[in-house]
Amino acid sequence: MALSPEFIHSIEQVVGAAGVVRDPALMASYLTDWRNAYQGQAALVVRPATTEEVAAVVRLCHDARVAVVPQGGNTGLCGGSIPDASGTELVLSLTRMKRIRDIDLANETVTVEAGVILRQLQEAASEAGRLFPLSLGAEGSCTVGGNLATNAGGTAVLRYGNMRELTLGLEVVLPDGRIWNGLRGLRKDNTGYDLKHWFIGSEGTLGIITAAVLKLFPATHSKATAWVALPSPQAAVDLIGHVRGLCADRLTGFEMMSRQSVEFVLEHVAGCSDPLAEPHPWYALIELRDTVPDAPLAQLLETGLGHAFEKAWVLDAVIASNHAQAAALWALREGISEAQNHEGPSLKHDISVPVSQIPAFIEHTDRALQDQFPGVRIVSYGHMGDGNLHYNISKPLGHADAAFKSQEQAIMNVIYRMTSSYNGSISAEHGLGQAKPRAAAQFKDPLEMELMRAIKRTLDPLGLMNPGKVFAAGLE
Ligand code: FAD
Ligand code: 2HG
Ligand code: ZN
Repeated sequence: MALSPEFIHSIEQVVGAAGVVRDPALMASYLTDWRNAYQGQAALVVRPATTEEVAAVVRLCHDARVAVVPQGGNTGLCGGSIPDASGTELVLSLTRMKRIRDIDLANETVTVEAGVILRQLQEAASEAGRLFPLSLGAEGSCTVGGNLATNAGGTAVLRYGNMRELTLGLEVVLPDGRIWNGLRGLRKDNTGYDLKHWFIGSEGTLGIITAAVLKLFPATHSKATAWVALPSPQAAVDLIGHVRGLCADRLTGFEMMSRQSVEFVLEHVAGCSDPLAEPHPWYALIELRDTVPDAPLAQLLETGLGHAFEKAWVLDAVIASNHAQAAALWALREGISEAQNHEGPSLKHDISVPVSQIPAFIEHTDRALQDQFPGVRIVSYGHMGDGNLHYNISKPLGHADAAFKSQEQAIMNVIYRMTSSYNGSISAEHGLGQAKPRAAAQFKDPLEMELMRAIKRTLDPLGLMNPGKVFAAGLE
């Protein structure tokens, strides 16, 4: 059903002409995601500039029974920010809400609006002599609101935690347009249920996050980065245990990549080259950081790697000797997602299992897939220190896209069954979006799903907040 001219006029009254996008050419970028994996239609794209404007728009939608799809930088990997195909939903983009409202150095907090780009927040923290540690490949485009709504993780979770752990308070516009001001910068508050956690990771299905109080940390002034060749994932488990024991909290990142993942980057990402003379089956990218300037981190890494060579956990290694070399090593890791896009459709599985179970998971799942789908290219890599693998699949060489895509469900079932058998999660950090609600219904504990539905019905009884996301349509 098209929106009435009166409704559109009321929205324009709230946000002004600059806050409404109706031209199909200008709407296009709001209707598909970064990978172009999901496409939708919308009746309108609305871009409020303040919390009060968001609240007024949401109230109008509530009263007119118009569904709302919140959107930030549109970098999510599960289609959560993309409307359905009906053309009746309203996309609510937070990208004009980009103020850093306050930095409280004594409280070590920053109060920031939802549309602030993650990199701008990192830079603002740095200018204030602090660190905001969330770090991920899409940080130049993703927004704080999207980070909160997906409980984003990334490459520094090992030391600092994911977005949930970085958040002290939220401001949220509820589905009926009321504003909940929970912008408390408290590290202790045991006055009953901690409501902010309902909204973090809720992917826009419970309300619109408009601002947050986030934790700041001491800036780091020393860094050491190593690219390490490994014989197996078990060697990575052994190595991480050893390095953590040696370096404690200085261990900020421990990423693992298969040779296949690195080969895609070498082939498709300009300027990347193999730092080692020979190819190896697995790699780890290890980063240590310290707040102390000139801390002897490279020596610490050398000590750790020396022991690892003796134990045969490590086949070869290089330690970056300057920032440019460290950046080149990170480019090999961060380029995997983009590189895989060049190899045709990729089936993404963002799974987690206990760190100790990763080697067995990889061995058993690789074998099951190659038995049932010979030739598929397994691109497994990820945040090893968090037990989080991006266990992604590219089509066999020479196969047609359509034939491969027709196997998507069957491939996914193998991977998710295996994940469940290792007590893992079918979505470690990307959320469910529109890609995984059915899988969640299949693989998540039914009691947990029932409790989640109860929360959804309590906060959004009309089902207007991002329908079809997290819960499959009709199963809210
Ligand atoms: P969007 O994509 O716009 O939205 C994501 C979800 O949040 C949608 O459901 C949307 O409805 C909802 N939403 C957005 N804003 C709000 C709001 N203000 N209120 C309520 N709901 C809202 N993720 C990781 O966790 N770790 C990684 O390492 C990582 N690396 C990535 C690398 C690349 C190259 C890319 C493209 C993506 C990566 N992501 C990663 C995925 C993605 O989750 C993050 O990029 C980011 O958290 C999404 O933010 P966004 O602003 O783009 O959100
Ligand atoms: C990463 O860690 C991101 O690089 C993206 O989470 C993963 O593209 C992917 O599957
Ligand atoms: Zn990731």
